[in-house]
Amino acid sequence: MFTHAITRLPGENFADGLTTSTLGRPNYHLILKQHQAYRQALQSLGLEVILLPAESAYPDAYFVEDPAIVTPNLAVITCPGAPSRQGEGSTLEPVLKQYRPVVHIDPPGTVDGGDILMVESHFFIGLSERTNREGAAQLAKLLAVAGHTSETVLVASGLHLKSGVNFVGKDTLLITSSLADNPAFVKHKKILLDPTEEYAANTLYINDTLLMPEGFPKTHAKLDRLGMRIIELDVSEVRKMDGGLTCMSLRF
Ligand code: CIR
Repeated sequence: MFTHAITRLPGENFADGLTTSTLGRPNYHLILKQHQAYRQALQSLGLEVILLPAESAYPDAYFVEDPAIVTPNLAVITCPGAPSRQGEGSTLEPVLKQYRPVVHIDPPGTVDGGDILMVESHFFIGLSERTNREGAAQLAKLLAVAGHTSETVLVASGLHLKSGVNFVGKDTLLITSSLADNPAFVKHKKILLDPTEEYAANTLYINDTLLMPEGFPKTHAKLDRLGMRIIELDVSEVRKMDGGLTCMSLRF
């Protein structure tokens, strides 16, 4: 069970963050509304939600999932792969220190938390444009010391590993067809995403509830079969910045 979530408010300059999306310029007031609804959903699941102030020097900093990784007994401040995001971790560190011993990924290693998928006590480490082999090797060592197993997975398309696969409970992965063939995931039950709904891969499993992005009926119907409560959230403005539901919090 998760008891806490760390979040950060999007700043007025959040639209200056990195994006490859062609969905248009996002709206500040709307993202604030969507972020508030997200925090409320986390609270409704029993989590204590910590809200940090926006960081004007880092327009992507409300994607708190990338500069840190929290495991049951460790917090890792990563070195994000995008130079404009390196440094976001320094204001997370004092908060995380209240809950976990904190360790670091050091350059030239880079790791984005969006590439790290925890399934029970095993970690899949995506090798992507943001997470390099050196960073993955450093993380694997830190995880091993903390008693976790891990393996790397090549991310051939999409920003992060968790842009294409997430754990949705009941030993099941919600996964794109391109990642489903990866031998790393052979042992798991899989729900395959329809090619028209791949954005819905970024569904967040918390305390036996699924938070999923609004507007993906085929995925909703497939997830319904798991028999869990599903909450849909509108994240239109977050998507315009290449983000999603998992990116906006650190759960532990
Ligand atoms: C970036 O490109 O770094 C941000 N605009 C989006 C990060 C999304 N994070 C995530 O999926 N974990």
